[in-house]
Amino acid sequence: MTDFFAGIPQITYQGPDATEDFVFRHYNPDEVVMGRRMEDHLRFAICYWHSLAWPGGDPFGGQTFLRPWFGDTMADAKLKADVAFEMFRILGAPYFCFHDVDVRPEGASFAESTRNLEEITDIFAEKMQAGGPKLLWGTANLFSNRRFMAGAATNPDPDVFAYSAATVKTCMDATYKLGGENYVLWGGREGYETLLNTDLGRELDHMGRFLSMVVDYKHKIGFKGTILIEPKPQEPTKHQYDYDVATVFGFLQRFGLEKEVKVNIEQGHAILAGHSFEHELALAASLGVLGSIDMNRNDYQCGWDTDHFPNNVPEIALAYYEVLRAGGFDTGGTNFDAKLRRQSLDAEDLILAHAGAMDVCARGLKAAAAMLEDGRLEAARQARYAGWDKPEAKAMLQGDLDSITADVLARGLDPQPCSAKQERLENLVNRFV
Ligand code: XUL
Ligand code: CO
Repeated sequence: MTDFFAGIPQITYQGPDATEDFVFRHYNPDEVVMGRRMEDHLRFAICYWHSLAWPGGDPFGGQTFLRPWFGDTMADAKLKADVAFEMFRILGAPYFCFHDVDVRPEGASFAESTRNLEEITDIFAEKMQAGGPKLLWGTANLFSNRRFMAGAATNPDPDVFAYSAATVKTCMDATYKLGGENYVLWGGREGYETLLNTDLGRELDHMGRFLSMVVDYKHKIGFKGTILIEPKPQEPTKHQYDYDVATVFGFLQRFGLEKEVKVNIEQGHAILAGHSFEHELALAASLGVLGSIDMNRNDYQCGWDTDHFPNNVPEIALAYYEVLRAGGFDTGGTNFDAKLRRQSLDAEDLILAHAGAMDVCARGLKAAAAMLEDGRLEAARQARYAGWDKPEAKAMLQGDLDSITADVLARGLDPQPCSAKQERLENLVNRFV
């Protein structure tokens, strides 16, 4: 036990009328929503990087958080692990996620970094067996160290490709050992700063080959989890190759990996790409690649990837509506890829940020389930496409331009538009959120 969270109670469900701060008002893990426990729907994960490893910097200033484990020794990493699992317990979080660099100090060599990761993996395994949370996903940080300045798999230097591939192998090994349910690849610096020095075609070829090796290795070691790519359009590079869901799907198809790899969709990244979160979710679901979500929000004025904790129930309801329509999560879940504001210095800020975000997600989930159970939205959608249920409409799709033209002439077609009823549907949604 550390004393970092001293005085902070275990967060439990107390209902919407509770007056204390350290409670859940809406997240009731055992409450059944559409036939499934709320905990099993939402599958919350706490991320190690923002909650335990991030020092609170922004482009204008450095560290604001003074955590007792901020150092680069194994003793620091072990203290951090103790605090992390205390935090998971206080919040009743069923999952966590990490990058290699979040959990272990960098060694003097690749071999030493790997040994450090293995030692921490063993500590995690013990803590998980002793009632700690499960691992939603593991991943490799292939973007912070200066060696990855020009990318990992897409680096012009083949030695960096090699270092990156070997690093991913060690992170997949750790994820496999800990029973991780997914493995994530976010293309940190897989992109470019300027086309003037970039061989775009070659970089994309290398990225495809890299991903194929990751998939092969998954099968080689018998990892049953899902490989996920996390799209993002810009930041840190001017152009990220994994721009959005549509771009990633095209990339997967090109390398024959669309049945092997799914996507981890982040709210803030969707907005940066000029989409809504629900657009990215609906598209992924319709392409059969919806895997998991990173839940957060960006500041709409600041316009960059600020990774705030989510707090907008109507937005989240529409997101979970798409998740529920797609049948809910399989191996995926809701990872809070969200960080405190840099002035939120206290241990209790970490707990309250997550407790509030879990409540907001629970409200969104319940609203989404109520909309689906009500059925009017789906009925309206179906009615709009009802013409396509007719046998002659289906037959048309088997025809060609000649046969269709003959039919238009024979039936003297003159299609008349009808209302899409957008405001009526928006009013309906507002009754639930
Ligand atoms: C960066 C981001 C990452 C990934 C994991 O914007 O979202 O934290 O989720 O590498
Ligand atoms: Co993310």
